[in-house]
Amino acid sequence: MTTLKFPENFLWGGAIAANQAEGAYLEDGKGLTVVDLLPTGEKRFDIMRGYISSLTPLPEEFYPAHEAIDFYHRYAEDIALFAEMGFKALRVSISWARIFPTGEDAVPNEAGLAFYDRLFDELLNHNIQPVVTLAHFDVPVHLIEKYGSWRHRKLVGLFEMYARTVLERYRNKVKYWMTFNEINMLLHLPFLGAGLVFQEGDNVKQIQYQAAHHQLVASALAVKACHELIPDAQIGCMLAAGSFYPYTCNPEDVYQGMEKDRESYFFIDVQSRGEYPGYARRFFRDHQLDIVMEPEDAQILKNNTVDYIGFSYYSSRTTSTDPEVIKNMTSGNVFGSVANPYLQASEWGWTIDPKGFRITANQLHDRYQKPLFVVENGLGAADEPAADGTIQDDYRIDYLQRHLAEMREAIEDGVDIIGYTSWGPIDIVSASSGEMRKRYGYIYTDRDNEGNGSLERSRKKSFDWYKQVIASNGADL
Ligand code: BGP
Repeated sequence: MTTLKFPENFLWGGAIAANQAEGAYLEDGKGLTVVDLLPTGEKRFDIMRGYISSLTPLPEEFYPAHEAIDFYHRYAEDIALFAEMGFKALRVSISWARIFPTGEDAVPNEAGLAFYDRLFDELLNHNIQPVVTLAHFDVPVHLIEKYGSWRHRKLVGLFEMYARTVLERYRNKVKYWMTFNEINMLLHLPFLGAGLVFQEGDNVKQIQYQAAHHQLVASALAVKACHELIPDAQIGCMLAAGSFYPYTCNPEDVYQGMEKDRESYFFIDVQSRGEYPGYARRFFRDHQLDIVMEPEDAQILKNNTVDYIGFSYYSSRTTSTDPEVIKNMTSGNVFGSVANPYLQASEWGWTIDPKGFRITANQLHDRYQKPLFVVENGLGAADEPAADGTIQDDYRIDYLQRHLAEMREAIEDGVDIIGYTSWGPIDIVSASSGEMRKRYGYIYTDRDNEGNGSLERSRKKSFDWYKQVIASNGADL
């Protein structure tokens, strides 16, 4: 049995997002974004789904994004820890409202541009490649108030202006870009993903798919700008991936599994192939959706497809047409998955399926025949310090070990995977729950769900484990 290995220049690292790490939510001119309006607790979910009453933070609420883990001021210390682990890449996002506080300012905010200059310089000083997401759940609130966010065509031009500004500014520092984080999340958490707010009586599907069209055109224009401004860079899309399994071999279940996969693949089909697939056009007809497209849109989409497929993988999904089974729907899953009786789940109800990682990677490879980039994977767990104060996160090592082993099998299957940036290499705010308690990191951050703590960083057991994985280029899993 040959020792399976990873490609020589495999991009090992980690991934964070501005809104879940930076804090400093109004510092140096930054404007309010979607996540600055997301409290923790029960109401968070309804707001993320597009039902929000106030577009200004309420004094009586705690908003975890306001300070997050203060990465804005502590990035040098954190990057030194990532460099100690041997990171080759760090995925970060640029907060749109640091660059254009309202989203439509006549000139960009120099203090915001300067922050990301400092951040990228610090990374490059440690030989860590920045991998940059243009939009990671942080639409400027002003664009929601004035235009209703992505439901309005205006956002296409404003996003292109933002993309061109940062691509031009960082063209000598950033060679890996991606456009919209988990673009398919627009269908499940439309306020989080696209700043969409719904009123009683709205045709939600019409608004969502019109907004999706605007994001797809904006994404293609960002691809165009990247290819013009940074010829030696690569720019990708980003999918919340995880194949659907049919609960039984009943063709109804199998067909529904295909439909559910296509619900997500639709976005990537457009971004990677450059046109709307037939099944999407039929979906629009069947649901009487009238998606307004400008005459130039078809060419924009066709001529500006992505260089690679970025995706997150946390778990596979399972679907059933049997009402008896459906009532088992897992609470923590936004994709409408039912529990898989063959698999365990995390404390937050996310199915744990390493084999599903190999299945999903192979299916994406077969479908798109483009390089893949795993830009999120990891286990959210409530780490508790042991008596000696250390975090013995063997459960996280186990999760990651089993997933990396399956990813290595996928590479051996012929799947071209260029890198792996595990989600939350340092504990940051959970997007879905707003909790700090849902920890992913190799590095512990001393902060709790209510914002208490010193913000001090400390190494968990998995820190040295991942350091060795990288040092051995995946040989020592
Ligand atoms: C993905 C997001 C990330 C991150 C991750 C973990 O959906 O792209 O921003 O949040 O999920 O999820 P959570 O933080 O909800 O545990």
